[in-house]
Amino acid sequence: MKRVILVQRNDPTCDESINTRHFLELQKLTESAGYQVIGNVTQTRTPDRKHQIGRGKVEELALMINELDADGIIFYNQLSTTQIYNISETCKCEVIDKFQLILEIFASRATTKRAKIQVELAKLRYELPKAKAIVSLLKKEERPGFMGLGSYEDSYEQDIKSRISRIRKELASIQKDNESLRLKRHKRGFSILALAGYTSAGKSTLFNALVDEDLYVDDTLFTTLMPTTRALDICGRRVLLTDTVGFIEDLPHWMIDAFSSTLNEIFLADVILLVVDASESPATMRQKLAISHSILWEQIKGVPIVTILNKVDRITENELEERLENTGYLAPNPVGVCAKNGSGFDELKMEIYKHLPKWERDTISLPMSEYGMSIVSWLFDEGFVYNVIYSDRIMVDFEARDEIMRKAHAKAIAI
Ligand SMILES: Nc1nc2c(ncn2[C@@H]2O[C@H](COP(=O)(O)OP(=O)(O)O)[C@@H](O)[C@H]2O)c(=O)[nH]1
Ligand SMILES: [Mg+2]
Repeated sequence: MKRVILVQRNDPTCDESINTRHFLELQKLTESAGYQVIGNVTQTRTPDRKHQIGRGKVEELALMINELDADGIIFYNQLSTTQIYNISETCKCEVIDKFQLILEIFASRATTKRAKIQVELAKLRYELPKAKAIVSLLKKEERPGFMGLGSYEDSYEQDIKSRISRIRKELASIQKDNESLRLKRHKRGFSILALAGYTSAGKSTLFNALVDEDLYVDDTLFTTLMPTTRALDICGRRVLLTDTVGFIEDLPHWMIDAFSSTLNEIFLADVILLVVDASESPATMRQKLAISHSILWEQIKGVPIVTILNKVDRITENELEERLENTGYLAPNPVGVCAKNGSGFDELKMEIYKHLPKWERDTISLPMSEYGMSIVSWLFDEGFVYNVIYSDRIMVDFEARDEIMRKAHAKAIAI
């Protein structure tokens, strides 16, 4: 694992609590990218054109890198090519900013072809404005080899541009893989739940706590496919729960597509569990809820949301009431929980259960014919078949979503 030091330049006009929140978010992102944070540096000042933070601070940083034997530096603030160049010259180690870090995380979480290509596109868009600057820097300083460029060429920028246009074409030709993925899971009788919400809301803590309580026996089936998905039992119903990276504050517009495609799991869900940190101020909570909804809204088309107000151990009952009143319609189906000690879990499961798509179990009788057999195989695809008896007729005991159940009866009657 890479050992890194986090650096954040705070704006003098910015609120202290916001700075702290941003720093915590950076820390969480760093950890979820698989780095180990071994130190941090913050400075409050206006940005320095050459180094982002002050020159003296960069020298301190260089000493710290040496002392702690760090492998790299991650900046909260977006860095220009010149800044990356200057800082890495002084500190003699790899320097990246928050956006590069996020791109790394997206890349590691992209599960579908579409998502992978979207992430690749975002990377190229991030590199494009830097390409020109790098080439001119290298020429001026006569220092080839910077940022992994073996030798510099003017064609570098051109190369990125042509890769971008190639990827755009490829994207247009890829069909949406969403539906088929959703179907595959439904086939096995699972409903899909996805955790959404901002970094640090407590999604992973809740994920682990729920999984520990009610791990479904046949779990291995899915965990090998998706490390962040587990099967569990909610009031007797089989569900697949997926943890996600979640929303990240202040994402630049060129990252939104890549970001959305890594949220595939959320958009595929039957029920979305929107986790918010109830211990934050009512204003922050309201703002985060509003943004979460605007991110989800376009894509989910009527998928129910259960709002989970997490960390209730850190506030009083009155404060919880007050926050609920303040958020109103932004928090549909609210449930207060503490992911750390499991309080509120029973109520949460009941609430989830209420919104799961209905599954029914029934037996239908089909003629012993090719047509009858085709309906059986369709039921294997769409539902969960318990038993099939072949005699004069075919008797199928199965379970399926109510929509499939209706179709099955209609098909049986039509024969
Ligand atoms: N006090 C308290 N802390 C919590 C609770 N749930 C999560 N946390 C803490 O909040 C931080 C972020 O949690 P995490 O699950 O990693 O958030 P994620 O980014 O949404 O996955 C961690 O330090 C958790 O220990 C809770 O119910 N109560
Ligand atoms: Mg997490």
